[in-house]
Amino acid sequence: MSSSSTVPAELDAVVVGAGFSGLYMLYRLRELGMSARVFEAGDDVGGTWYWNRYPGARCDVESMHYSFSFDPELEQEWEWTEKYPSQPEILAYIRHVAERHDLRHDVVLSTRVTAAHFDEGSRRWTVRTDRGHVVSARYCVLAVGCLSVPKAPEVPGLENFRGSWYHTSQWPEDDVDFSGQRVAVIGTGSSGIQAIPILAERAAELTVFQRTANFCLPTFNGPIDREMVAEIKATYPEVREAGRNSGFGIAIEAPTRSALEVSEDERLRTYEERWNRGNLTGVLQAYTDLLTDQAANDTAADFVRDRIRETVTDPATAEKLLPRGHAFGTKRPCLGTGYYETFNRDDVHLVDLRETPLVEITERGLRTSEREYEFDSIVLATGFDAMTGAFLAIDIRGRDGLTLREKWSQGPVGYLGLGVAGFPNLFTITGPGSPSVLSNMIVSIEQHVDWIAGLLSHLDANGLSTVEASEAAEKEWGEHVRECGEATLYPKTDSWYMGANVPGKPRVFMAYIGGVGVYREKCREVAGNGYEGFVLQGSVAG
Ligand code: NA7
Repeated sequence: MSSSSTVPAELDAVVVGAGFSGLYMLYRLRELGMSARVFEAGDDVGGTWYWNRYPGARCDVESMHYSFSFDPELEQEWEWTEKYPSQPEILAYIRHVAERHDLRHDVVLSTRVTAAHFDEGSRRWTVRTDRGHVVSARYCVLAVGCLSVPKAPEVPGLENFRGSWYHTSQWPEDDVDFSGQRVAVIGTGSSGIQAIPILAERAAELTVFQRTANFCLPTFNGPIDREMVAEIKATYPEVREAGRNSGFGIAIEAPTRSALEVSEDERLRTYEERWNRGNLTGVLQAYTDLLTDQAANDTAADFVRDRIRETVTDPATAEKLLPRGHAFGTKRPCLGTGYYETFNRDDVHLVDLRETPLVEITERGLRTSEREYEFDSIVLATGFDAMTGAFLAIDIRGRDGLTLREKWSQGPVGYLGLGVAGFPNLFTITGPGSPSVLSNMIVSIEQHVDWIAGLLSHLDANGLSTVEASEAAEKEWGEHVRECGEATLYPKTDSWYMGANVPGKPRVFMAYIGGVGVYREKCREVAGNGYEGFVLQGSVAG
């Protein structure tokens, strides 16, 4: 992979990460005439879609909506082949974008940023990498992704296992041959649910270790509907604009009624119709209160549980696969292709870790409280240190040597999920406190990058040198994010949205659930009021 080998000692901006957000940030910085480099730990561009190349990896947002909107010709030219894009197709798209806009030239691959320290005297960031770069930059943009630090299972013994093991998010570039093997999968989140049906086909025998049964909806994936593509392409600007102003980032008709105010018959018909759309939002957006009222949520959860019972032929297995103990949608729901059907195969087994917890990984396989299982390979689909992990993996120090780790010791704080008080000229793309993981990520990424570019251009035009979130604005925004979260069922559930999947992590609902459109409007207002809530060097706004 070609990438720039020389990195100037002084730059206008350093961007960390060459996924969708880092690449688009670079594009905008260049437009502003700024010198910039993107440091990327991976051996190629792509971010999430570079790393997560496990069998079956696929985006849960439909292809026509999971792409950049900033290049109108590209969106007309690019042809997606399936309703939902596979990882190889998305990676090909990202590579194409990088080449089309000559972005690789300023991307430094295979290089991990280890530290970023703010120097109050020069008002610049000193950025260090694991390959010895030391760069002084006016701006530091963290485009590190929300799900990029893998989480291992918290059971001892992985180093003793004599077979092979793989984490879904660090899959070997040359795919793995599981033929003839006894394979274990630990984890039934989105990655496990996508990988399991394919691993079942490839392995001689597959055993799934499930701790929490998840709600999985069908994708009804297949070749993309060409008529739909033509319709969308004919009105792409309008489709995109409607997405930007919607709740999730894709326009859907907003629900108007409570699930509890309609008859059971009507509800079931509605759920059925929406289930058949094969998407994440259909059923969950059927009524206004599915994510705020437990009784309303139960109606949708029961509907999904009935579909699982219908699909899985062995009643005991079906019972184990029924999600219980958390409201539908409050752990990230999954989209799958043939997931529940896979458990009808004779060569697929399910171990319920709630009944028999995992105790250790042994030389030969896995030991639960009941017995030892032998395997040739173990697949860890155990998820990520989500939303904060990748920021905190870097030694980031702002004013007075304050570390981001100290600042976030009780949970992440920041203004609009974009900037953090005490850390001037540092930006967090899709950071905690923004809609990020509760939205179509590309819509959120474009909005953040455009907004940051607008701010940098404002600073330049006004001869200003630094911008920093004020403590007061950060506090007020944090309260608002918390209140919005608490009005829902999300905080009641142990999920990675809450940091609950990582032992010791502060329990905080980390995303802004007010909706992409509302959030966008707030950011626009802030900018319109002279970047209200940010302190701009040389003038104080807000
Ligand atoms: P997730 O959604 O965090 O799923 C991880 C899974 O691994 C989940 O089922 C966990 O069970 C399970 N897990 C984690 N640690 C253990 C241990 N120690 N023992 C047993 N099981 C464990 O990660 P994914 O990679 O699937 O998906 C991440 C996001 O990517 C997804 O939400 C989409 O946004 C795309 P738990 O539920 O914690 O009981």
